[in-house]
Amino acid sequence: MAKILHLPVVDSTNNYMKNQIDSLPDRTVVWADQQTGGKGRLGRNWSSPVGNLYLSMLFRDPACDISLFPLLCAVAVSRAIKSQAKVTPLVKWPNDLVLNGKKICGILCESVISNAAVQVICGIGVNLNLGKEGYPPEQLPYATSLKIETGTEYSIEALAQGVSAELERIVNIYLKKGFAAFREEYESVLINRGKTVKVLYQNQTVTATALGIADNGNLLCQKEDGTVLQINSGEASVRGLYGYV
Ligand code: BT5
Repeated sequence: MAKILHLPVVDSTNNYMKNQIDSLPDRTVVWADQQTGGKGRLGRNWSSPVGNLYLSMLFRDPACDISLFPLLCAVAVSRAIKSQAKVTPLVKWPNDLVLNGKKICGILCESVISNAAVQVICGIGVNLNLGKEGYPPEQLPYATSLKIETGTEYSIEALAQGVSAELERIVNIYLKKGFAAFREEYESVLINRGKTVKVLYQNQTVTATALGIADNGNLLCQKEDGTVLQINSGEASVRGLYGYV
C-alpha cells in the first residue's frame, strides 16, 4: 500500500512532490486540504480552497508511455467516485471528469527527470464539498462539485484513499497489459464519443466527429472528408461545438 502524506496547506501538491522527488518512495501519495498555487495544464490555475481533494501520486521510472497517465487517472477517479457517491462521472478526453455537463475533476500529470530516470507525478483535483458560491459563473462557468450535483457531503480522506488505491491497481495492470486493458471502460464513459468536436491541434482548429480511443490513448476523430485523425493527448484540447462538452 502506498505511503500517504497529508498536509493542511501547500502551494501545489505536484510542486511539493517535485521539490522532494529524490527522497520520496515510489507510489507516495500527498494530499492537501488547500493549495495556494494550484496548477492546471499549460500554466492555467486550479481553484483550490478548503473543501475539495487535491492529491498527487508518484510513479518512479514506470517503463511505459507516460502520455497515458492522465487517462489512467481518469479511470481511477471515475471508479472511486462511483463507489463513494453512487454517480458515474463521464470523461471529457483526455483528462476532465464531467457530471451533468460540468467539470468536477481535473488531472495534471507531469514528468520529471531525476537520476537519469523519468518520474511521473499524477496530480488530481476533485471538487467535493463546495456549494455554488465556490464556482462563480463569471470565473468558473463550467465547474461544479459532487455536493452541488448530489446534495451530499463526502469524506475527503476516504476519497483520497479510494483514488490512490484504484490508481495503484490500475497502473499495475497497465504496466503488464497496456492501455488496451482499459480502453473499453474508458470509451464507455467518454462524453465526446459520437459528438462533433472542435480540436485545437498544432495551432489549428479542426472540426471532426470523435469516434473513440485507440489502444495508445489517442482520440480518433473523423473529419467531414472522411479522413481519420489520431490526436495525441499531449498536444490537443477538445471542446464541444457549442461549449465545454
Ligand atoms: C486541469 O487543468 O484540469 C488540471 C487540474 C489539476 C489540479 C490538481 S490538484 C492536485 C495537483 N496539484 C496541482 O497544482 N494541480 C493538480 P486544465 O485542463 O488546464 O483546466 C484548468 C481550467 O479549469 C482553468 O483555466 C479554469 O477554467 C478551470 N478550473 C480552475 N479551477 C477549477 C476547479 N476547481 N474546478 C473546475 N474547473 C476549474
